[in-house]
Amino acid sequence: MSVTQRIESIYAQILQRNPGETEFHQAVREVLDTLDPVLAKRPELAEAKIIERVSEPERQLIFRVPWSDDSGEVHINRGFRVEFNSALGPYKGGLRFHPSVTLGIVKFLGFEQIFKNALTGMPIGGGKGGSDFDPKNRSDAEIMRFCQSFMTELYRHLGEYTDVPAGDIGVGGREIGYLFGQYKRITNRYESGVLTGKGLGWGGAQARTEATGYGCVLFTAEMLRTRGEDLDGQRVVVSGSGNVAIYAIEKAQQLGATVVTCSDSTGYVVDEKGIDLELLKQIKEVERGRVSDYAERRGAGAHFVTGTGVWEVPCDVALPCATQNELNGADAATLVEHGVKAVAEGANMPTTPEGVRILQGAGVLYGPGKAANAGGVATSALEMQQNASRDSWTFAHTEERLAQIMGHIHRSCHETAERYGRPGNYVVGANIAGFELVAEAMVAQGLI
Ligand code: NDP
Ligand code: 2IT
Repeated sequence: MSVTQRIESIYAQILQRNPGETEFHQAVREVLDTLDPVLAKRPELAEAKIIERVSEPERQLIFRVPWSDDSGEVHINRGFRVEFNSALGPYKGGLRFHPSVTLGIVKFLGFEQIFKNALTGMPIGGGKGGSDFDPKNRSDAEIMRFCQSFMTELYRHLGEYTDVPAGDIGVGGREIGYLFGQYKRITNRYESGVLTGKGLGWGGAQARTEATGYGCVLFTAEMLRTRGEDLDGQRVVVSGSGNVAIYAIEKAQQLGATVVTCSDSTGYVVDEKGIDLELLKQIKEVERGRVSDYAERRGAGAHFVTGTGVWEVPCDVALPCATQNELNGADAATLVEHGVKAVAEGANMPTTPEGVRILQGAGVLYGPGKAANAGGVATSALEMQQNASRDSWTFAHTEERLAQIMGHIHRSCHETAERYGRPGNYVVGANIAGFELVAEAMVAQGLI
């Protein structure tokens, strides 16, 4: 059997064994599409069935999460944690609370996380979790009761040496606080390293909140540098208005770019003067409001557009920072038509396969999420490091470490793509560099 046939047969088996999990299929397909040359060069990895093993989670947990709302009505949600791969360290990855969460979504995110975490160079395995709970329009007390119920089941699977969750969509500092409190209460242990994204007064790391967005922009700057450019004076379009989007906007502005958009699931804002970040933070982080409120309060110059058309706004750099499959083939074609130079993914898998093909085909610098958004989990690993040594570093020191890590990730993607004869292809570089690290550790650790 040729290497290509072997990979096709592995993929066919994955489709058959994981029916209906379309996002998981998409994430696996993208990685498998780049691994031919690795298996051709290293038959021992094929022999050890590393691809088959790495695409089967080590453990998948699904559990009931009962809670009652403020009026006393009972609700039942579903909780998930997929402990995907522990070759490089304890399972590490965020929790997502969003009504669209299914096992397939958690598996796609967990699969991506394995290679992303490897790329950081930090000792962390891959995992992901969450719930189909919808936090929108819920009171603080309801969020707390949900988090307590979720952790009452999940705690038995966690530990600083076992599995270390963090935030993702719908899970930020408030939720991590309630989850940590319940873990501590049940276990009677102040085990700081069991969760990351904690508050700064109780074991959290400086710059973790900013890290994903900052890292994504630092990665963009590294990509532009390969063509003798930087972010100064560039016009940037950002989607989303959550944690990743806000701090991508902040870093892009610090580097001299003008960011003209942000969005949420109802629509997007165009603000030609450049996003007023203090106003956006006040509305999103403090008031938990919508981007339409931003347009209203910002006044003349900014306007709100209903729907998903943010990629129609002309730009030099596009940063999708909302959710999966938010940038499709037609969007990519529009961006190319408008002369986009770089697209870097703050979100996980925001560009569809067709979108990726179009961007790469047009010679656009394209940074896939598992490289471009790895600054968040890398800084989570720095938080674990501080917790383990009962230390706390300054913002400047932590941000410097983040910048070094993003530089390292960019270099290793870039060099790996060159080594495999695909210069400038960050998808090939990220997938192969991440896969090789995980595969080598798996081979060394035997058939487990
Ligand atoms: P937040 O919950 O803070 O923000 C999510 C943003 O995306 C909101 O603006 C939200 O709008 C929008 N959004 C979410 N779901 C949808 C949807 N189905 N359709 C349209 N818009 C949507 O999450 P984060 O900023 O933390 O996460 C954003 C992305 O970044 C995700 O893909 C996540 O996996 C990824 N990521 C996050 C990291 C982190 O450290 N937080 C690290 C690496 C990647 P609305 O409020 O209307 O739902
Ligand atoms: O997708 C991601 O990398 C995250 N949501 C962050 C994970 C983490 O453990 O910090």
